[in-house]
Amino acid sequence: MSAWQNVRADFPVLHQQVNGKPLVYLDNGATSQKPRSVIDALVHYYERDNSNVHRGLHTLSMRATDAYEGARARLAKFINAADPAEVIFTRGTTESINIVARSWAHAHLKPGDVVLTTEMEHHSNLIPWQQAAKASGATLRFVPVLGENAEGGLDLLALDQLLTPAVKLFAFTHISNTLGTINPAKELCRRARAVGAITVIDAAQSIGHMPVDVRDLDCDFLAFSGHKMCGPTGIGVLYGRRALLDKLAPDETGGGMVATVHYETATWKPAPERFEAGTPNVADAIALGTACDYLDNLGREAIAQHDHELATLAYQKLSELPGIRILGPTGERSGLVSFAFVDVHAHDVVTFADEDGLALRGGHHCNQPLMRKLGLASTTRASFYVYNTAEEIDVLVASLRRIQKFFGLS
Ligand code: C6P
Repeated sequence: MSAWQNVRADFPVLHQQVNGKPLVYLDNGATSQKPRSVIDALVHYYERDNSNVHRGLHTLSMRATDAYEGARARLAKFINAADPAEVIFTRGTTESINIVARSWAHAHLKPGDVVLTTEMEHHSNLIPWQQAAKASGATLRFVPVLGENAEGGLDLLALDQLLTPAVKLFAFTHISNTLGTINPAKELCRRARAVGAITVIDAAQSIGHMPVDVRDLDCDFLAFSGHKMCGPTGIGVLYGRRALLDKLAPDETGGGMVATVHYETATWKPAPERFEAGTPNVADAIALGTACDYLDNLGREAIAQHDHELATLAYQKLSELPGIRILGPTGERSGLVSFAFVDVHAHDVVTFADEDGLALRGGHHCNQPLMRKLGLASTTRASFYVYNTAEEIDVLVASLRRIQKFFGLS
């Protein structure tokens, strides 16, 4: 048994049958499963420490505050932030990006400015910029993707032309949730900085799958969700460079984030409190810290290697199926494979695969403009994580062959 198979024992949910077959969970791009240690952290908190933070002087409140702020420090270490105050707890990637779009963009964008993003963005890293551009009169531009299956990644030559001094902000995904492309984030940040643009990285798909070091990337903002990295739902992070955060006005106001309040006016605490109005999601933040421990214990380089090996194997085996179109890079890719069969809708593929115990995702993956550009309505996606095995790819391939036979494609 390989070390990776031992990992399966840590995830209670995996040990069940679905439709009479062992569960094969390949929908990790949507959300990952949770190890026992993360589940226990939630139970422990609610059984022993549950209290409001930053407000009380009693023992439980102090314990909860210490654990919550300890989680912030743990997250800062996880992404190598210079200061825990650069870690703002949010509901997830979507909220994190919206905070930047509303706070930073509101204060800085004006007509004639350009917000640059790419053709491969998830709706959560597209629509907030559409809204910011609309509100400010700025223009939205896109770095194109190359190849009829977007196998060529971002067009870095076009980027040279697009990155003019008019670009005030460049927002891009670290890993595409539909293509599996790993973008050269450090280089993109360096090039953006050269024209004075600030950078926003959508790390939703990378954070739990590879080392992410904000100081090495030299980004200004980075957004991610806990639930895709073995943590709970409803918690995520917005990392922001301290110098930028302290100059930003909050987009949400209320208790906990204020320094002084009068009937007519109020002043704000510094970051991170200024961006965390109201009672925060204490339990889930603490359990997210535990998820960091779990992933670091496995090693993020090792996780990236494991993901890559499974995705490469899946890519090879799926390529042998007749009538299949596989999206994304042919070489280096993250741990997911997105594909389409001629004449079979992805929803049918997912429904048939479910009969074989497989959890896949079918649809546009919140990437409608990219799908349209590639001439597709939807794809089926298999996305891998630490507990997946080569044997599960065999189950996937066997199921897809059954589906192809049913639809008369083989
Ligand atoms: N992608 C997927 O199945 P939230 O929902 O806020 O946790 O994450 C949004 C998000 C932002 N960026 C990228 C690159 C993402 O992949 C996601 C979530 C899921 O692909 C759900 S659509």
